Amino acid sequence: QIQVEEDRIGLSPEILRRAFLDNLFYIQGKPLALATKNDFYIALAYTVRDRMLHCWNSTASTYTARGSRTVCYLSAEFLMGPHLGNNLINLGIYDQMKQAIEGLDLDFEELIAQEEEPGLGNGGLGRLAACYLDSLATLEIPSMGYGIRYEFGIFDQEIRDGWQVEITDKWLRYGNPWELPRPEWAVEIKFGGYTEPFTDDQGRYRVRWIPAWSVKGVPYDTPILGYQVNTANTLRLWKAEAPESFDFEAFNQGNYYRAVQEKVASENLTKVLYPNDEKFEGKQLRLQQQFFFVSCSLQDMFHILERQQLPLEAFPQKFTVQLNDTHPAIAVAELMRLLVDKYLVEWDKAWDITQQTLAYTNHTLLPEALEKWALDLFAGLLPRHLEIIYEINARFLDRVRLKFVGDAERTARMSLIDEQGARYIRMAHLACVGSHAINGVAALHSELLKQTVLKDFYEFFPEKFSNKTNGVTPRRWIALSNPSMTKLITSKIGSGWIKHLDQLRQLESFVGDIEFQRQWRESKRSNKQSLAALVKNRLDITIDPDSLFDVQSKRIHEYKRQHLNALHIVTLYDSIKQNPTLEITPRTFIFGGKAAPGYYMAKLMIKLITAIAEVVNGDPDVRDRIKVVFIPDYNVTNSQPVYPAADLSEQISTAGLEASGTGNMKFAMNGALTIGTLDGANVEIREEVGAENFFLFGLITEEVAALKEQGYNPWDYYHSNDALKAAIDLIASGHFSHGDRDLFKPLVDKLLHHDPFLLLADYASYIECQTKVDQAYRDTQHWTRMSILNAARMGKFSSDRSIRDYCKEIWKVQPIEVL
Ligand code: DL6
Repeated sequence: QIQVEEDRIGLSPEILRRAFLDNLFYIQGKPLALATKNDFYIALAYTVRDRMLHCWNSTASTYTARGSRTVCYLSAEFLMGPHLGNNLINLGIYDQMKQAIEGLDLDFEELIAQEEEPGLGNGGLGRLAACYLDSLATLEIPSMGYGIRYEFGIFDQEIRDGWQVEITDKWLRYGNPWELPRPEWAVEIKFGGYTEPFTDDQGRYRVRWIPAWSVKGVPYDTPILGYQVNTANTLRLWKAEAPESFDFEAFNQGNYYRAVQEKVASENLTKVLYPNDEKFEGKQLRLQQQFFFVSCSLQDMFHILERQQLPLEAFPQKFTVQLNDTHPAIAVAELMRLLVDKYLVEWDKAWDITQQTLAYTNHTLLPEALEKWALDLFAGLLPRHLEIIYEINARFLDRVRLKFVGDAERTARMSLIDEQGARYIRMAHLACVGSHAINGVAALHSELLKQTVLKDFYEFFPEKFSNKTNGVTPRRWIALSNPSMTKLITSKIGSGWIKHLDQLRQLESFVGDIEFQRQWRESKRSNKQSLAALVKNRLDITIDPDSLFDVQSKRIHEYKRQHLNALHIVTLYDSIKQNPTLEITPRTFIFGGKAAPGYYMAKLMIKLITAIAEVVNGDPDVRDRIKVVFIPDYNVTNSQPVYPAADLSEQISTAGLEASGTGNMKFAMNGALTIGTLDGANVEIREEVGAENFFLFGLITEEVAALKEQGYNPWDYYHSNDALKAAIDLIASGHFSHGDRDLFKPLVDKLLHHDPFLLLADYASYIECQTKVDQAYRDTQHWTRMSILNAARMGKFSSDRSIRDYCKEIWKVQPIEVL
């Protein structure tokens, strides 16, 4: 008896090894000699999961016993990254497990690398959700993540002939040891059909929705363990399945194919993640996905309420629901429908509950990202919700008219329905009206929200607005990704910083210590060597760990301006060609990122970078001074060795367009210096690390607006800057495209004739700043100093701080310790 228990929870290397072999035998059904790498990985994963289940069960019991107030984080994306390494860190048994596995002559790192990461997100928004789950658990906050269990997550990227090629992401092909299906908690989700009014037994006017079809939502639960606590919260992802009733009907009529078809159609709903980042695509299936996971999650909350025998009125005390952008904004109408139609709560009461429960985070100002559903499409899928939205709108606009008497234009602007031409439902407006709190994700972004897209709403209910600057988890992004720096820091200030990132400030007292500086450089160099080895292995490109590693890794987008970085490379290349003895700091330019499959210009930007790489890396005149690398398939796994190896972090978006950025935080935490515009969280990073430790360039938001207002003409910049003209001409001449002058013409023409992201206006300032970087890197000691100070002053950007802010100012929720 005792033996069994010890094998499941014991933490010493000996017990871990025995448990691993046991799982290999009894779960994978393999003896050591016949097992594959995947068998080893699965056995290892179960060995770790076993050690989390105690915490998971105790957490559930504690929350039930204490009747906890629960944060429900609703997000269409959770970009979790691989679980194994992170769980080992949070359990505090990374080294013990390594010892256990290596004792069997197995390569531990290789087994960790075996995990197919669940890429259930596009980029910033989904990864933020993952960091927040880690912090919620670490801070012992009762919480659930609710989302979609996509069968295919974000596509895998291959680069062929310099172009991005998308490959389906089959992350579930070898199973997923981290999740547990909970079919007993499945719910039914209805779509389509029509509504009809009726009078109920008590003579009340009511509306009945007669849906045309339905699917079953089955929850799959993954434990989310906090760092060095017993709290393991739950990520609950919903999978769509056919409701049994369908099959029966069709089978009875002997129509086997119809039954199968319906099953396939139902399962299609959660088949694939839409790979668009910051671009709304009004596809019906996407609306189905949004409604599906929102309704599943809200129904689940009602079931929890019932199981705990709490009255309906207790809903907003029991749950605080955060809408991660507008993807779950349909929650406003669905919560109203459930309350009014199903639970027979009268409208005003239901509206109070809804508003008190919901809060909305905005993640973008880009107009093309704002969700608005064509009315016809919406009506076909959710007829009852449309009626509810009309009713919310009518009541809301009455209030607007009362406050702004005679301002019909304002009323039209604020309406939940866009009526200029074809009619649309504005999801951001629905989210604002139905929530008690609205926030942006960095100070600048929250200000711009109030001045631009949500100005009318800010003027109407200013008290709802606040800022919650993003953060990232130091567990994954330092402790797991950068063991050498973690070890060095811990040797100086202990390990408390992993949970209290502000403690990194203590490093400031070592900033002048020559020995510490040397160790800091040594750690950075070993990380650069590891990345160089990976690049050699994957791409067969040799890069020099003593060169400056200049990295821009993020989604490929015109507003993020990877092509401005490319212009700098071309300028450097051209200068070396013109002056072969030119002295520059050797640099390796590293890029990574995916383009949305339908975003032609972004794909052309990838082609431009790889084309420049081909020429530069192949040219003996320059290749010892500059190298260019595009790392394919940039995902959580592939990003982890990149942040620790960077010297320079490129955060060069047009001011006013990047809501926050989180990569900027990960780089600086790992000791990279930033070259950046005053955009998103760059502003706050610069404030924290000090202006003297940050390379600032470019127009500020107000200047961008003013320049556009006065009539921006990129052509003027092209003609007045020889280096800029030379760089653009070289691209246009076919120099990087084997003489093909047409290949990059769309990109060049857009820059010369339109340039909506003001690359040409910022070029001179960017190049000048890059020259400063070049010079600063030569002063090794000073650079090291700046690098240490960057890491030391990043405490604010721990997601623990962000979550504390949300808990205190929006969610009003307290930690509950799990014993
Ligand atoms: O808030 C997380 C992240 C920000 O850091 C980025 O600046 C922002 O671009 C990103 N937004 C999205 C947009 N998706 N939508 N809608 O991912 O959010």
